[in-house]
This record gives sequence, structure tokens and C-alpha cells, in this order.
Amino acid sequence: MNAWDTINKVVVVGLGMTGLSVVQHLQRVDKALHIRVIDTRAEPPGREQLPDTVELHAGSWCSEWLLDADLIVSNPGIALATPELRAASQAGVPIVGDIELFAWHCDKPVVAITGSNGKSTVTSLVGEMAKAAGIAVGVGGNIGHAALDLFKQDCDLYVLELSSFQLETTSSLALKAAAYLNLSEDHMDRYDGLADYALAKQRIFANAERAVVNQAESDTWPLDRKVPVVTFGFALSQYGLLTVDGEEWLAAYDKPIMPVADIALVGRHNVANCLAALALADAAGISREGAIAAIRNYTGLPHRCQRVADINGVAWVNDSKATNLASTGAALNGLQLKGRLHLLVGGDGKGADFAELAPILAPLSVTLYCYGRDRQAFADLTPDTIMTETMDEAIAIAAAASASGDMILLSPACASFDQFANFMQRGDHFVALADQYQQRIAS
Ligand code: LK4
Repeated sequence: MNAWDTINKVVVVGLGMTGLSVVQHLQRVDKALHIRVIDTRAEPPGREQLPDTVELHAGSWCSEWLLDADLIVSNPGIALATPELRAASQAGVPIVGDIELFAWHCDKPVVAITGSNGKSTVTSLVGEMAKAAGIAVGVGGNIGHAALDLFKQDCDLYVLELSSFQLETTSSLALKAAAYLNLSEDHMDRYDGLADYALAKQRIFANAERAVVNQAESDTWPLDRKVPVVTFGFALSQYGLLTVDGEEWLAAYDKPIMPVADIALVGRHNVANCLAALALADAAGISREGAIAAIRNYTGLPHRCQRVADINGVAWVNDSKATNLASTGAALNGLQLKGRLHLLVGGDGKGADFAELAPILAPLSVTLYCYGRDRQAFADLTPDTIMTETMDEAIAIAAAASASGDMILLSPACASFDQFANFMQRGDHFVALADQYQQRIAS
């Protein structure tokens, strides 16, 4: 049966880019659907693009609308545990997310990627592999385009990045391959501990033909034993490493593919990301030539350890995408620096304990600048710590204190929502501050 046969009234919870993509998709598939939008924010982003025919309730919940709906399409920014959603669910109203709507509509192969870190890199890299192989590919989900917006163009393959929140409201997504890259603590403000968060991510395997998992992290292996598994990793893996004439190579099933030295991305974690991407590319039928070309050319995402300025010998690096502790750890791991590190952290800490940062900082010559709402969570991690309210104040102090050979690194280990719209706006602000500083010292 078509899922739509019994649905007339749909309530979309949360506007913004995702909510708008849902409304537009619903109008494309069925002009007769009665669509309403609820957003608890007084000024929901995207409301100026909402068609006049769609009713909007903004600034609070509207249980009357929720209980009157045949279907609720909820936003990843809203917890299913919210009392109003719970009540609707208990009253029998089905609640899904935009990815479930994508699943209902999609008739082309899909691969998807989840994990605590690296998922945007792997998603983009698989997209580049497909493009290099001449495949019309749509890349989106928790990165760039909302999944439903990908239907606006004809594609022969979809590559989706999926957050744990998106997976919570997804149950029928059929996948050629599902990758679960790694697990580390994040979103402890929304989950009852790490196990609960890990379980949400396991949902990616529900209808997958193949699981691509991290050999070194058993948390990423499917709990459902029926899913065929391929592993990636530095040892004992189907997608792993080989030594050829004293040189390290990426390999699949003990056959060398290309030298590790030819990977354009930097950092050891990115070697693992390339192996995961190769496993997904094979599952999606992407040619090896295309996959290799992409690994040779792909230099990474904006806001991900991106060198954005060099001012009098001081490197300014934007790693705004580091929204959790492990991500900041990856940025600091193997950092080679002549001078001092000026590290900016802080924001919305999501209930994390940052004590693990102390041993990572200990061997470094570092000043820690803590800003934003949860800055106190970074107190006492390293002797040289400076507290400010905003990133602007931290940058002003760091810029004045820095000397040639130093690095000013924004790698906040936190979400940005206390002071910015998202991590991209936070990164853009960092770049703007670097530009301002450069202009000021030049004049
Ligand atoms: N109704 C309604 C309604 C009210 C408020 C809808 C949406 C919001 C706020 O929007 C969001 C809040 C939290 C959207 C989110 C969100 C968290 C979208 C995605 C996430 S996330 O956890 O997947 N990503 C963030 C993180 O990893 O912490 C990204 C953080 C950042 O950009 O700084």
C-alpha cells in the first residue's frame, strides 16, 4: 500500500531549511495535502519562503494541530521526548522525519553514512568519487542540501549523511550500503548516555544490504547479525593497509589500490575515512578509477581544519566543524607547530565532560581561550587559560599575543547554537575576524 493513501493532514514541526524542503516535497507529491507548520521559535528561519497556502503556528506548541494530524513530520532539532510530541504519538499519530519521507519516495540506490565524526568528509568524498566516475549523484542529508531537495534534480545515486537524530525518525530507508564510522560521546543533552546514542545510530542498518563498519570499534558493528558486514581499518580489515616495496598502500581484500602518500586529505583519521569511502564506492558500483581520482584530488570541507589566513607568520585555522571533543582531539593529534598554539574552544557544550582534553593539551605549548555559554566547562584543563564571553574578545587577545610560527585555531568542541545560527556561520565569523585583523595591521 502507498503510505499516502490514508494521509490528508500533515503537520510539519520545525521550519528552517529542512522544514521548507518537507513542505515543498509534500506539495510536489500531492497538491491536495493539507499542510500545517508548527515552529516553537517566535521567528522561525525560512518563514518568508513558506507558501501562503500553508498555515504557520510560531512561537509555541499547538497540540490541537498535532492531535488533528494524520502524520507529523518532525525536525532533527526537536527531541521525540518533547511532551507535546509524546502526547501525539500516544494518541496514535505517526511521527516521521524528512529522511523517512525520502525513503518513501526514492527509487534509486542510496548509500548513507553515520558516526560521531568524519561523516561529512566520507559523504562528500563518496560524492566526489561518483562524480569522477560519471554518475549523476545527489549528496545531502545532514550536510549541504536537505535530502528531499535532492529530488529536484535527476540522480542515479544518492549519498546521505545521517545524524543520530535523523535516524531516530527513520525506519524504511533501503540502503545499498550503510556506514557507521565511529562512536564517541556527543549530544548528551538529548540522550540517556552513550548506549542510547549508539542505539539510535544502529538504526542505519535496519534495511541495509551491506554494513561498512570500523574494525577497531565494535560499537559500530550491526547488532542485527543478518546484515552482511565489511570492515575498514588499519588492521585485519577488508578495506585496510598493505606494504608494497616499503610503501604504505590502501588495499581492498589484500589487493593494493593506491599509495597512502597520494591521499590529498591530511591526518591519520582521514586514511580511515578514505577506506570507508572505498568500501561504500564498491557497494554503490562506482568505478575504481573514479574512486582513486577523487581520493587524489579531494582536499576536504570548508570549516574542517581549513587554513584561512597567514598573517605575519601566524596561521589562522578554521575548524568550526569540530562540534564535539573527539573532533577537536583529531585536530590536535599530530599537530606540528614551531610556535605556540592559541586554541579557541567553547559554545554549547551539550552536557559533555571535557576532562579528556587535559592529556591532549599537556604536551603542547598552548594558550586555551574559552568563550561562549559553557566556557567554564573548559576551566582548569591547562595552566594558560583565558576566559572571555565572545569569540571576538578571545580573537582580539590571541591576535595581540601571537608571534610568527604560532597558530590561532578555532576548534570549539561545542555546538554553536548559543551564539551563532550554526557552525558554518561561526566559521565564517572567524574568517571575517581574521580579515578584519589583517586589514587593521596593514593600515
Ligand atoms: N519547532 C521547532 C524547532 C525549534 C528549534 C526546530 C528547530 C530548532 C532548532 O534547530 C536545531 C537545534 C538543534 C536544529 C538542529 C539541532 C542539532 C539540527 C541539527 C543538530 S545536530 O546535533 O545534528 N548538529 C549540531 C551538533 O552536532 O551539535 C550542529 C551544531 C552547530 O552547527 O553548531
